[in-house]
Amino acid sequence: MFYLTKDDPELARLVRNEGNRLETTINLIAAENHSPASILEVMGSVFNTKTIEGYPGNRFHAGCIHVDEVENLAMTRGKRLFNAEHINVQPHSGTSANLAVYFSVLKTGDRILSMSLPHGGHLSHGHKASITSQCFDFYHYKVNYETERIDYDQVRKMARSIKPKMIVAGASSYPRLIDYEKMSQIAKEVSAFFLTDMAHLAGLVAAKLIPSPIPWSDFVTFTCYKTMMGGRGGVILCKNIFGKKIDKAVFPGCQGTSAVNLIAAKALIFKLALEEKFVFIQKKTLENAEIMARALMEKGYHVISCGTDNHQVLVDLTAKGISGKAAEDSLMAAGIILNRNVVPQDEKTSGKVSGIRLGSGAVSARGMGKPQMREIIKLMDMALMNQTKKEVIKKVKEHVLALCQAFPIKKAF
Ligand code: DSN
Repeated sequence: MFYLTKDDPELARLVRNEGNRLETTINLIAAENHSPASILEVMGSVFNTKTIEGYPGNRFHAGCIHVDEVENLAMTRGKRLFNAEHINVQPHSGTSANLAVYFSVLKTGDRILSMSLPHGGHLSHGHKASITSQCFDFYHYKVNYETERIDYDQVRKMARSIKPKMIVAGASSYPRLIDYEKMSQIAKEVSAFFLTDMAHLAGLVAAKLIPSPIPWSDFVTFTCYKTMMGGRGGVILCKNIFGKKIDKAVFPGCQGTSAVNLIAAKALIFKLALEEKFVFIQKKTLENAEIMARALMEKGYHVISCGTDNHQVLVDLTAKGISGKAAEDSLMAAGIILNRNVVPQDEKTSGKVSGIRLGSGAVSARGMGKPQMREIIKLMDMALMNQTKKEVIKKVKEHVLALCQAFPIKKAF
């Protein structure tokens, strides 16, 4: 931070403050993680300077000798890690990756069947606030309100009546495994393309701890900063037959120059993901989510679908009489960081956000395990049940700090 402190002490202070915030709070945001320091290093490297358009060996600017190697490395490593036929490492984000997939094989106005947002889907799966809904004609399947799991019969029924050109599997807040084989079968039955968005699950898939959607999907998109523990940015995997269309849809279709520093970070995390340490953290991530879900249910919380198969735990707070926002705020005051989240029942009460989403990635990367997960849930419950009692919140915060100090953020693998 030598140069930043010299050029802009105010900004340097903010960077230090953010580092301090991360060290002294418990991060349960399911869409975040702690990255190795080498990821931060390469994202801040000289590759930040280079403008690229096109693909390795066919660029629109000179001087790409080294970035061509970087992109080739990211592609080779990514394909090997996920056993994929074709890869594009240029998308700026998961949403950019999804947009490129839609535009690669669909025409504006075509029908797409994806998961409803309150039931777990993502904005870029055709939510009305997303530009995706203006470009394509989206229909949404839901979870069964009793089991709170995907109802595949309902998906099949909808697919047969709507006849979509594409079916999307994958979610932002769905704690259960998805049956990709079944979803791909449904897509085949109606001659639809099949896209899986595994943004949240990529690290668990890379570690081979949960089933991979890759053998079943025409296209798979993901981001690198959630369970994957890398830098920012998105990736598309697809079957070879779609490779040219995907590359054209990313550049020049949906994006101009891509971020070489982020492509370099992708190359790095695809290497680190093969290491034992990465797999160990992913195992802990799964175990820790399960422990948190159980501890919450023991305390009488409504855990969506009665548990979890991945890194997420979704809690409906309606019965506790606490809104998602109130829970998020009082937990933040106590040093526990998570996000309020819509839950399936919120579909019926437009605008209400009745839940919270917990993720186990970042705490697992810090080395926390079973005793710490049980302690975190105990502290969460104390904070939630005593939202207006300042002395209780202060006491919880002290415990949170002690926990954080015992498990500092690890800088390296
Ligand atoms: N998809 C959003 C989330 O899950 O929070 C951000 O990546």
